[in-house]
Amino acid sequence: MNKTKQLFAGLILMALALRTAQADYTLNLMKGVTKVSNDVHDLHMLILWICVFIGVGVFGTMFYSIYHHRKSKGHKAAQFHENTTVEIIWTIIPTLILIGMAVPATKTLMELDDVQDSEMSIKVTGHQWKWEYEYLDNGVHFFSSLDEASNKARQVGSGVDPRTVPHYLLNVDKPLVIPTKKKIRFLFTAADVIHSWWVPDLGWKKDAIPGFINEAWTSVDKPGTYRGQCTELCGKDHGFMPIVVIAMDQPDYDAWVKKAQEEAKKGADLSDQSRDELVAKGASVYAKNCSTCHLPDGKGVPGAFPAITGSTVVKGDITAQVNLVLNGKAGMPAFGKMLKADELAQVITYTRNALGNAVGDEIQPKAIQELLPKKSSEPAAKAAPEKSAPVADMTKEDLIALGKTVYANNCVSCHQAEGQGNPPMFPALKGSAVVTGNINAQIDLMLNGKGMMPGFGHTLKAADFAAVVSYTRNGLGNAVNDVVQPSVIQKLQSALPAEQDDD
Ligand code: HEC
Ligand code: HEC
Ligand SMILES: [Cu+2]
Repeated sequence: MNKTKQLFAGLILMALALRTAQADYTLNLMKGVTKVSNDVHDLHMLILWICVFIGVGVFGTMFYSIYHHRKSKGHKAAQFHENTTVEIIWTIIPTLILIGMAVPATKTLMELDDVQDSEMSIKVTGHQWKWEYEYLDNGVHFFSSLDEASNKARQVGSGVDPRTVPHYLLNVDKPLVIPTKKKIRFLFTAADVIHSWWVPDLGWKKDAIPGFINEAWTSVDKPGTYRGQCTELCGKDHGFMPIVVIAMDQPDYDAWVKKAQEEAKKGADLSDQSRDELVAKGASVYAKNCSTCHLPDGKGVPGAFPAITGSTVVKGDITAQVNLVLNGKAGMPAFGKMLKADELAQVITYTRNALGNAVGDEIQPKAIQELLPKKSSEPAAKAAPEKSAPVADMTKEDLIALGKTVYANNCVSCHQAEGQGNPPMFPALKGSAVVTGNINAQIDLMLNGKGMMPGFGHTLKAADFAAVVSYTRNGLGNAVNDVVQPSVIQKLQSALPAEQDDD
């Protein structure tokens, strides 16, 4: 008896403490900032009130009956079995209630899933422990990770009081920027383990799973900053991959896109730097990109992340280390795509000459640039296909070699590196009936696009276009043994209707 009393007293005290300590926390679902999030909230309230109504009705009747018809008043229990009328009534009423609840629930679910007629697409890839955003329509592409202030404060023994850090653990270096009043489709996948993208204000969360593509959409009416987190246990720094979405009105968004594109074009600073300079700059690249796994002092996490201090790889041949950092290996991410040549040169030189290592060599940004995939055919650079200047014919080998690069820059995000695709959303090109079929049909599909396949007629140069067609037919496990020449593509491109500019 005493134990029970203590338990109840404890629970009540806990509830009170929670209420006072977290005054700005509320109990209910939030309404959010989209139509869907409001619909979800309304659905939740509707079902809640139906449950409250049923609960009060059932328990009310029960308690009333128990009290008023109790034995001490002289009532005697009636004995009856298999009353068909009662059984029919208590089957039909709940069935009707369930159907009544299923109708609005299904409507909301269908609305959540309906990505049709979206006006732009953003591909979101979860990484340990950051998010990658690719705007499929304008080529903007960046990684978004925990902001520096939170990252500093979270280190053991940092001495920083987290309460002094604005939006502690809910802030990033580069937020996802979206335009307001536009239907935006998101494609979710992951590069390593399962992550989950959740911004409560948008009203849903979606898993990002390696090898799968999940879809979701949103349309935000009001400009604002909305915060969220990864909500799938994804490894040691799961708690440190927040999400920040900034919704801007169209003109502000357009200006942001322009700036982002210009920044991307700027590229790396390829001038030579002294070793000291490289090491000095490498320290911040390391703090931002490597310290979560290899730790700020380079000691690593035994059994999971090797130490950089005294590592045989770091003390060994520099090209082997460059290869590892560029291309990754098992749990080590490939940084060739995430960092610029100068940053890579800096961080590699840093690991070799700091953190307790003193190899005494360096690598220059230029040498790294040579090893990175060429950026000449980036989708962002909407180099208008040169309509008048004639283009020269190319050999089959040249076409395929160029096509490989074009494919890496334009197609892998959907059809994957080996052409295996991501069925059922993105068909495999390896063994595809289209690729092994009539070449003109394939060219037509790629010029104009189809469904979620973008048209490349206006975005690729004739030579790049011819090369990537030839590559898909003679690489990726296909051997159709035909090619198309740039001059043919050029003619087809000049016959395409002018591109409508929607931005
Ligand atoms: C997500 C965690 C993670 C991050 C972030 C990361 N690494 Fe690694 N790193 C690993 C793992 C795991 C290995 C072991 C790979 C293997 O050999 O299987 C590794 C191995 C290495 C090695 C070889 C060490 C040895 O002795 O085997 C070097 C050098 C290295 N990383 C450098 C870097 C640099 C530089 C950065 C930042 C640009 C970085 N790493 C970021 C996880 C990470
Ligand atoms: C945004 C994702 C995306 C990108 C990027 C993309 N594709 Fe596609 N691709 C698709 C989708 C979706 C389909 C299926 C279209 C359909 O049939 O509805 C498709 C279909 C195809 C097909 C027909 C395959 C078949 O068997 O039906 C070919 C060939 C193809 N793509 C080639 C390319 C090439 C080459 C590139 C790069 C220049 C590229 N794609 C870039 C999404 C994409
Ligand atoms: Cu995660």
